[in-house]
Amino acid sequence: MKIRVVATSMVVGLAWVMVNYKPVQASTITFEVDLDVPGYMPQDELEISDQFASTFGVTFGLDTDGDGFTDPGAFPILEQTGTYPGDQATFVTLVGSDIKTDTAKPGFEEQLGQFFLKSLDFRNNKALNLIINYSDPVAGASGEIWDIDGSPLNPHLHDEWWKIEALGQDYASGLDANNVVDTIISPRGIPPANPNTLDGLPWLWSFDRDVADIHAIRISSIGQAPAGFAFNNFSPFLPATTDIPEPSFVLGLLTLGILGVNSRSKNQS
Ligand SMILES: [Ca+2]
Ligand SMILES: [Ca+2]
Ligand SMILES: [Ca+2]
Repeated sequence: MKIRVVATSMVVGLAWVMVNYKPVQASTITFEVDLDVPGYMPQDELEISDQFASTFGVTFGLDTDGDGFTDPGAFPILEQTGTYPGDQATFVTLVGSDIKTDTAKPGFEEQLGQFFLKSLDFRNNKALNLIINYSDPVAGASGEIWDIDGSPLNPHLHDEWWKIEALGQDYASGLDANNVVDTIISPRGIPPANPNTLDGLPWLWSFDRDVADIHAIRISSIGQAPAGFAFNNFSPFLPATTDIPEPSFVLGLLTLGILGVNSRSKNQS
């Protein structure tokens, strides 16, 4: 009897695993060369709009008039890391006593890669918002904002501080620009000389909701002064929070299930 219960639970468990098993896919927009994203070839100053729509279900835009919604023809752009002729740098990093542009702190170069998303207009337009719209709502997302720091001379002269909002159904349908379902506030930038600074470093934000009610994400500056913006490694949909079983675990369940069924047969004969 006990063996039958065990065997039945194994079969039910296995059925549940098979129904719920989804392979973990590469699901991060790094803004690097990605052969899995058809038609996307990164280059410095390239506008980013719908290049990731077919693969990731997201489009990028800017709100330039402060009404909370994207405006036609307004898009964020790519920035190539490092310094080169004609460079329109986004951020500066103190590496030892050297000041470098668009450069990660030592050890973080690979994480930043060759490209990230920027909007120079964040420097000039306090009403500007970066907006990511989804074709289908998601329950989670994450991304990195780099180089949240402040001026060593006057922290308020270069006051980097960001708000990330997850927006709901009424936002997506255009009914309510303030239909915010979740909010994350970044740390406030502190000078590069401070050991706790995010100078040249990533800061990771992450939404993790119980239901798929995120229809868009809006990022805006809440500091006292305009700030440079560097965005990277965006995961538009996080894997489900319930653990996804490893293939070896599924195999183990199969084996146990077969053993259980065998034992039951023997027990009954
Ligand atoms: Ca707008
Ligand atoms: Ca910096
Ligand atoms: Ca990158």
